[in-house]
Amino acid sequence: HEIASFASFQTELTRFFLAYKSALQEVETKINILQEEFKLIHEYNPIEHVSTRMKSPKSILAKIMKRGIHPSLEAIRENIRDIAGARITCSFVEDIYKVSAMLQAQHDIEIVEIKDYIAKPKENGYQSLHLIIKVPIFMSDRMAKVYTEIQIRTIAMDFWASLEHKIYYKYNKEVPEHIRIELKEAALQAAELDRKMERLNKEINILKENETEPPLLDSPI
Ligand code: 0O2
Repeated sequence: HEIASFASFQTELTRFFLAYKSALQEVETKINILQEEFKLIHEYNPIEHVSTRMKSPKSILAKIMKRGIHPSLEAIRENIRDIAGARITCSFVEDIYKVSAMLQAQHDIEIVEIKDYIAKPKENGYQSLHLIIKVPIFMSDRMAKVYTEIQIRTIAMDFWASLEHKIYYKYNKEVPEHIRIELKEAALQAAELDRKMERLNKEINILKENETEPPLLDSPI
C-alpha cells in the first residue's frame, strides 16, 4: 500500500514539474517568434539574450517555508509564482517596454501582475520589469494555467543583478553596510549607463535617417 501511494506521489510530482517545463517551452517559443518577426519587419533586434530556468525543489521549499506556508503541492502551485522563469535581456530600456507590450497583447496569456522595478527600483537598487503571467498548458485530459515569471531587463541591469545575487549568497545575507551602499551606487551608475547608451543610439539613428544617399557617379563613356 505504501509503495503504491509513493508511486502515485512520484507521478504527481513529475506531472507538477512537467507543467512548468511546458509553460517555459511555450513562453520561449513566443519570445523566439516575436524576436524573428520583429527583426524581419523592423530590421532590428530588441532582444539581446533569452534564458529560462526552473526553480530547484530546494529553493521552492525554502521560499514557501520563509513565508510560513505549509508546503503542499497545492500551496506551492498557488503561492510560488516563479517556479518557471524566463529572463529577457534587451539592449535599451525602451525595448523592455516594447517587448513587454508585445507579450501583453497575446490573448492566450493571462497577465496576473506587473512589477515595474524600473519605474520604482527596489530599496537595494534592483531594477527589472517582472511580468507574472499564467500560461495555458494542454494535457491529455485537461488544461491547466501555469504561473510563469518573465523578467525583462537591460544588459547593465542584468550585470548588476547577477553580481548582487552572488554577493548575497557568498556573505549569507549578512552584507556589510558599506558594501550595500556601494551596490546601490553601482545600480544608479548602471541606470545612468543605460540612459547614456539609449541617448547615443537615438542620435545615431537620427544621423542615419538624415544620411543622404551618395550621388550616383556618371558612368564613363
Ligand atoms: P532566484 O534564485 O532568482 O530564483 P512573487 O514571485 O511575486 O510571489 P517575490 O519572489 O518576492 O514574490 O517577487 P519578486 O520581487 O518579483 O522576485 C522574484 C525574483 O526576482 C527573485 O527570485 C530574483 O530572481 C529577482 N529579484 C527580485 N529582487 C531581487 C534583488 O534584489 N536582487 C536580485 N539579484 N534579484 C532579485 P528569487 O526566488 O529571490 O531568486
